[in-house]
Amino acid sequence: MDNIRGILEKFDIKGECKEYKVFGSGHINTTYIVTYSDGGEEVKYILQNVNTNVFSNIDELMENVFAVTSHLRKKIRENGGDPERETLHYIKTKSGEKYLRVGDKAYRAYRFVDKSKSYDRVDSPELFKKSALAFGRFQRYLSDFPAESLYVTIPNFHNTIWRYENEFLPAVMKDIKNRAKNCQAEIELINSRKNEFSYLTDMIENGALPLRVTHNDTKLNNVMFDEETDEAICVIDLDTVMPGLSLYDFGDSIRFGACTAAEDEKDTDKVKIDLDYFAAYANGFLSEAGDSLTDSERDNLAFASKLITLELAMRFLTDYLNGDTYFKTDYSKHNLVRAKAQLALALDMEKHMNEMEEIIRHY
Ligand code: ADP
Ligand code: GN1
Ligand code: MG
Repeated sequence: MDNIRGILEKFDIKGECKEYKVFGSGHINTTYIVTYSDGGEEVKYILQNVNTNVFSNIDELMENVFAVTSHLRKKIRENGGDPERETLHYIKTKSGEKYLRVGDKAYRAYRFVDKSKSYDRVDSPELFKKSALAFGRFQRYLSDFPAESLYVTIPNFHNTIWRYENEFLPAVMKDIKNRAKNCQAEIELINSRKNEFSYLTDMIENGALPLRVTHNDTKLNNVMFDEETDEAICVIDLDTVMPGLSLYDFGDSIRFGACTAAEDEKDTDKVKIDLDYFAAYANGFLSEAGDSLTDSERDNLAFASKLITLELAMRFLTDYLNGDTYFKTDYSKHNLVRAKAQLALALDMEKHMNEMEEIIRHY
């Protein structure tokens, strides 16, 4: 492991480092919570080892993140919010760089959002709705951000058909770890839905859906809640903010937060869509971002929830077949378990698609 204290010393942080520990449950970066003492006062920071296997150009990624947060700060101020708590504050290195290179690794530091916490699961639709307000507002605040100025940090990130043809099928074909035999049913299920994979990307190409500046990774633990009031205050994990579809942002929140079980639940019988949570999120998201959406966007919110669930099932299964090189895993079949859970959820959404569409129409 790198010398974390030595790395922290390179950043322009006031005071003295008291302690640091690994933090959070993200699948991509390695995150540390760091406590400093500054004139007797305790101040918390986040230090992150950014995954250079997933993000190939960290300079471009950090350019994006600085540009997006400065735009958000302006919007938050204009709307009477508190820019100190409602967006991320990155801290440059003492030599003025946006991040620190250590060999082939990259580290960045930012302020811990004061008096906040994140949830992997919430126990009420009302709380889930609060995350929808935060993501909906995020979408609205970025609606006039110059999309062409953003670097594409991961090409084809939510291009479902591209993922299928260029990643999933080759992984099945090569089967380098000889694991395809363990997941024939899952492979077949994904193949059986392939005609749906280009539905939304075709609509972008023929102009039926607008390309927007979107977050692209809207799971519940990417928004910080106020420790006391439980209001959702700050959208985090901005590495994949890119031109994309508002539909995938909506759908990914549903996939993760409106499910009756964890993303990696082993008992797939427990994995269902919770329509109360779905309704709560739809209500919140549409109340914040609804006016800026087109009819064709609103019409496809329910379908997109299923599509992104299938897409992630495919990404987890691809990683399983490739030998677990992309997502962090806790045990050897973790990606397979995740893929099975996502497929179970997608099938349950298929069953309830009419009800989901009805709920969207209602709001
Ligand atoms: P990953 O890309 O690995 O998901 P994230 O940026 O989402 O990394 O960070 C992982 C976790 O660390 C988050 O889910 C959250 O709990 C915590 N975290 C990240 N940034 C902050 C912050 N500024 N303030 C408080 N907690 C944070
Ligand atoms: C990853 O970084 P994190 O854990 O917030 C992934 C998302 C997946 C998600 C599934 C850059 O998100 O695309 O939907 O895991 N992020 C990246 O939990 O690939
Ligand atoms: Mg995250």
